[in-house]
Amino acid sequence: MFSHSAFRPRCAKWLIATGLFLMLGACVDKPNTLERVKEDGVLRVITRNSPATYFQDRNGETGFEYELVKRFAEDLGVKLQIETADNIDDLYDQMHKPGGPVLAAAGLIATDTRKQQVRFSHPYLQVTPQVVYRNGQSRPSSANDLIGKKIMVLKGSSHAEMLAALKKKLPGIEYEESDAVEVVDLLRMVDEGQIDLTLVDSNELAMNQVYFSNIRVGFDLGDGSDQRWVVAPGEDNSLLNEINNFLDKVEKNGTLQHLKDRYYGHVDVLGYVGAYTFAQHLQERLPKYQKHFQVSAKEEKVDWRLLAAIGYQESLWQAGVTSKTGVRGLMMLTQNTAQAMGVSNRLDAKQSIEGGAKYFAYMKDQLDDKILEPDRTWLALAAYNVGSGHLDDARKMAENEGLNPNKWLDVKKMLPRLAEKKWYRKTRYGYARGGEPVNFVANIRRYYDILTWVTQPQLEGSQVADGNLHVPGVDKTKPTEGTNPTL
Ligand code: BLG
Repeated sequence: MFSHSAFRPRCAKWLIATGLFLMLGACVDKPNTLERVKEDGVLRVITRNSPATYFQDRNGETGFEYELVKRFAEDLGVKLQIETADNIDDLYDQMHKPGGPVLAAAGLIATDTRKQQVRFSHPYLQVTPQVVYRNGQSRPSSANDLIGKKIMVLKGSSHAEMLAALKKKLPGIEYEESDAVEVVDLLRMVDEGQIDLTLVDSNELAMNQVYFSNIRVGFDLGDGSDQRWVVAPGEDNSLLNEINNFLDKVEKNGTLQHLKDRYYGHVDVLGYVGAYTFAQHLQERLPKYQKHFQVSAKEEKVDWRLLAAIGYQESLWQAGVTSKTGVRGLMMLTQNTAQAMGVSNRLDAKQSIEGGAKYFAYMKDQLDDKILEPDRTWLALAAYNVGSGHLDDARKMAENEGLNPNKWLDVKKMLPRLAEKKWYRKTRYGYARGGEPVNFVANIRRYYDILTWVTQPQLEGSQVADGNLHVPGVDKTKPTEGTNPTL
């Protein structure tokens, strides 16, 4: 039998030991969110399937949010697993489920309601909510003009919240929230007159403006807002801190700016007027030549949409044009090039496209084997425009500067020098308007991106699989995997 006094110290020791063990156990058993993600080797991210966030293009998965979050996963040394939500409410629901994705990267805005439910990261993109209307209708210029209009916005969006707040002051405002559409659908509905107005963020409008020739911005509703990532409720701050460090880092080292230029810089390339014009030409001019592009592309083993993009840059898809330097036709062939490619009539669209395709394929073929895709395509385009001799001069210059002559990003820095005497006098082929191929390639890349988006099979299933043009929409009922042709 144990005496009372003998029991107490031993019991105390046992309790302390057990307590320590449990505390230790707690530390070992419950890693923080960041540790858990690293242990699992997977970062589960939820997003929306839209051109501004995540979609499939000719090279596979892409989108501003996707690219940014992919870099974050790489930094963590883990694989990225993307999941898509049907709509914004669904996205937040998924985040609340235990065992759901830990992070949402979907162009989200920290509204008052959402801030009470989840934690937001530092901002990475400034956007402005814009009221969009149809050209020809009276232009809305203030909140009062929303009264009596048929308005639709995304369900659960920051825009729906803005309208709800506005309706308290202006009860005459009526609007519908839909969870069956994406931003592109809302813009198309305005473009086609099915609704009067919608509210979208400036970045989404910038991406889509080019597809809808009738949409216009009425006014900015409120001040700019910031897009942020969201960490699932119930998670500790370890992942959020890591995200914030990452976002600060990419802001400082220029990666973020590079992505913004890549995804949203095209409005600068095209300009708003250029965007409407392109949308119109897409419908009115391209159909006349699409078959020729497709046949020649097959022949030369290149993507027809790239050839079409060259054609647009050269002539805005017009067969009868002549430049002030005497270069002619839809693909703007010089007399020499036309002769070398067997083109007898440069103003004949079919011949011009065949000759241009052949010349482009030839330019690509004769590049150094060390030049890999996609740089090979961009350098071949530059050669198409400025000639392969001048391109070689710029590549040599890049090498002399310690840059990589096989990378377009480096060569394009050198090309404008070909117009400056202090540089071109030391080159083999001398003076060239080296700025021209830089713009040429930037524009073609943009047109190519647009054409890829409007012809992707995922948009409308089999009808588009044969390469017909469609104004974009997002079909959420279809899988997005594996549907894209590669470059
Ligand atoms: C290109 C030729 C190249 C030629 C370069 O000029 O034309 N490409 C084609 O004909 C497809 O072959 O290279 S070279 O043979 O090695 O000399 C340089 O002469 C055409 C360019 C010229 C440009 N567009 C295709 O991109 C053009 O028309 N520039 C004039 C613009 S403007 O009217 O003065 O504004």
